[in-house]
Amino acid sequence: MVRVKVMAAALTGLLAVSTLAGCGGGGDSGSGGGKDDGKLVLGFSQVGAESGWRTANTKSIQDAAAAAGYELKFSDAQGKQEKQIEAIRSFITQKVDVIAFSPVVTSGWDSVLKDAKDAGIPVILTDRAVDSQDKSLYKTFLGSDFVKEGKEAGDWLVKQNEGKTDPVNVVELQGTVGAAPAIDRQKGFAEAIKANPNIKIVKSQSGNFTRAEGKTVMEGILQSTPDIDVLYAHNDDMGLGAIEAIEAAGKKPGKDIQIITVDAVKDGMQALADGKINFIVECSPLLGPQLMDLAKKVKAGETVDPRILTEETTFTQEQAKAALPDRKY
Ligand code: GZL
Repeated sequence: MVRVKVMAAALTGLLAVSTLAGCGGGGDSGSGGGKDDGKLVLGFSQVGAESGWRTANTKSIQDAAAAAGYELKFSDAQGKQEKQIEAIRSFITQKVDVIAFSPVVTSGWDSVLKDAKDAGIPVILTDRAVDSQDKSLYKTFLGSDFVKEGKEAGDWLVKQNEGKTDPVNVVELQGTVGAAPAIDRQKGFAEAIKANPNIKIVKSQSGNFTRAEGKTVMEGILQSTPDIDVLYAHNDDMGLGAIEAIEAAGKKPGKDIQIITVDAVKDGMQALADGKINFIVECSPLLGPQLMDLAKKVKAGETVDPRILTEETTFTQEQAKAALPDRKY
């Protein structure tokens, strides 16, 4: 609730309008909750703190909001969709100017996004997408092309086995069930290898994007699945957990079992430089500055591109050694 300070009686009408205008039309106008100092108020619901990528993503958003001088209302959902929905409803009640969030899973958002739309609060999706058919429920998606990331991973493996016909047994550690990066990284990888029948995914299981679960799941797979040639993990953290399990089983990661991961966070890049991972597809978490720029634009009612993809690359061992010293996250 924005409190408008009315000064001298003679100027009340004029001042109240300019003060409200100065407030960014906040308060009861329903066009957002800009405080009386005109600061943009951004409500952000984060998935959680499940991986090095997520930590870097949170830091990027918090640092960029501070640099922009915006008020950031930040909520950590601890991986639970109901907590994200709760947070978005709270941002609506507080009449923030803009809502942004990284949806932990793709489905189940239409109702709360309709409430935000009815309240006249624009929504920006960052990092992960939703499967809503109604594209008017959000202004834009800012993040990566996860299908492309999965394809890059698969293309590397195909190239490594060019001209060979012996079987290549792949274990896949998938991300959180129902999450856009898990769905699409699986899709892109499968697409890339489908013309090579000797390359086969022999086991696929979710490790929920965490190092701990990556280790536990890989321990089980090592017990039950003989002849594993390659591990494809949907993020570095699960790959790093799996490396612990592989070493405990007396095998050499990067040699007995080749490892491909996605993200390119520092710990993953170090393992790549050390030869325990063989190839990493980058997924940039540094979305903060672009998000703040988009928040300003959508608050002002400007039209923005419906899908804004981040610049990303891939790393071999030599490239990781060269990149590590300057790695920001
Ligand atoms: C991808 C992001 C994924 C990362 C994981 O944009 O949603 O979630 O790849 C993170 O490390 O947990």
